[in-house]
Amino acid sequence: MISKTLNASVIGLGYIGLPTSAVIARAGCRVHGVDVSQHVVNTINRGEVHIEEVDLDGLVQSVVNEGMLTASLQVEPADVFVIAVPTPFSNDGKHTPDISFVLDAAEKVAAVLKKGDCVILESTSPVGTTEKMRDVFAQKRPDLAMPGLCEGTPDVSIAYCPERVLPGRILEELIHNDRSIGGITPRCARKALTFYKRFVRGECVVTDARSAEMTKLVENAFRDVNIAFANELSMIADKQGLDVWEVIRLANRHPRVNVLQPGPGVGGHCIAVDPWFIVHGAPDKAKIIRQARETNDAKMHHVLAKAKALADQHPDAKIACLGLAFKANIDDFRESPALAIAASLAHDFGSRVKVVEPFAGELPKVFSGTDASLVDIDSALEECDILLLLVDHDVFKAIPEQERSEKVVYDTRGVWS
Ligand code: SAJ
Repeated sequence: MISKTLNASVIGLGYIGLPTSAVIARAGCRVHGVDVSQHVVNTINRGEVHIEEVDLDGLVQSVVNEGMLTASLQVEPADVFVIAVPTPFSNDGKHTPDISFVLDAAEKVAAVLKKGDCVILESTSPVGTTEKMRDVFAQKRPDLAMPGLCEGTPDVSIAYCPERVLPGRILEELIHNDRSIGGITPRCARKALTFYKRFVRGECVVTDARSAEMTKLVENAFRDVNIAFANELSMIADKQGLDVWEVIRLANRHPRVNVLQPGPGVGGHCIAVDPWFIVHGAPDKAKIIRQARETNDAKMHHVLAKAKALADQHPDAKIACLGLAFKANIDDFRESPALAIAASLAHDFGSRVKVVEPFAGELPKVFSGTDASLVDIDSALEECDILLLLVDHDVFKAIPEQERSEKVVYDTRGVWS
């Protein structure tokens, strides 16, 4: 028997949706990607990419050329729908999760949903979001029996399956990481599992939707809490005149201790955001998780205050801010503490500030109105007497000791110590 080609629709073609679309298409599914941006749609239909990710350009070009990936602004009928839209905070200043993009996507999917389809939510979401998505389908499509709301076999399957890929390694991790697959019912989970088995080589572990939602948040909160521990240590070490890197190196020789690395704070759109979804769900219980967020944010202010003090102590010195990205060797500046610190210095010290960021073609908008400039690493080393290392890009790690020894150095990542 010749099996029919599976049609998948991926809604949201960003950092997760586009690589996922390309990987599914390579596995032999015909993928229709949907995005609200005409620019994104046009770029993908030309076989090009709008985001930087290792090997993504070649893969997108080949699946588009083979006709396995197309993009448009409209959701079209499919067998499997994967929703990968943003879940930001709302504008209330209280870190309240905004799931409106998920619910909007659900409304659009509802219009084309048919018996036998499977809908999978991948966006990082507060606990209960998959059920809310199901409720949108139930409201818009009373003709279809929904899982958890009907007696007997439902007409569609609905599941939550978070991604856990690391920027810079997305294509590899999409395939090789284990995945949690949470169905609204066990039958929904099995249906989603069959889909992921087409391209995932890691183990796919089946659970319920609410547990899978919480699992994703727990993973990132765990990392945030551990980074907060390291950042708190670094502030204590500053106060006590200790070298935190040396202390961590020694402590990590204990067989059951693994302290993470302090830095200028925590950035990116995952670890700096997701723990708040847990706090919002149980504010009176999520004490360590909230404190970790506050500690990591406080670390950024600690670094900024120290950097400003150095600039004041050396009034004639130019300051090289090395790095703007939220972490090493990527071009992603979302929620980046390095960006916030460099921009604040630029507003205070103007033309004394020279920014080096190999992943930026120009200074981001937050620098407008300042006289700071973007320079290459050689000019910064020639012109600047203060080196503020904010991101551990390989190009900065490679600066030899003799080129830094005459400078005032503040290394927030511990790469030169
Ligand atoms: N950081 C430190 N010290 C460390 C490790 C990280 O200061 O020891 C900082 C980084 O510089 C960066 C931030 O933390 O500013 C986050 O970087 P990261 O590499 O820890 O994580 P992300 O945000 O790139 O990706 C995370 C990953 N989650 C976990 O490792 C638990 C990834 O697997 C998730 O898929 C991703 O969030 C996501 O999309 O949720």
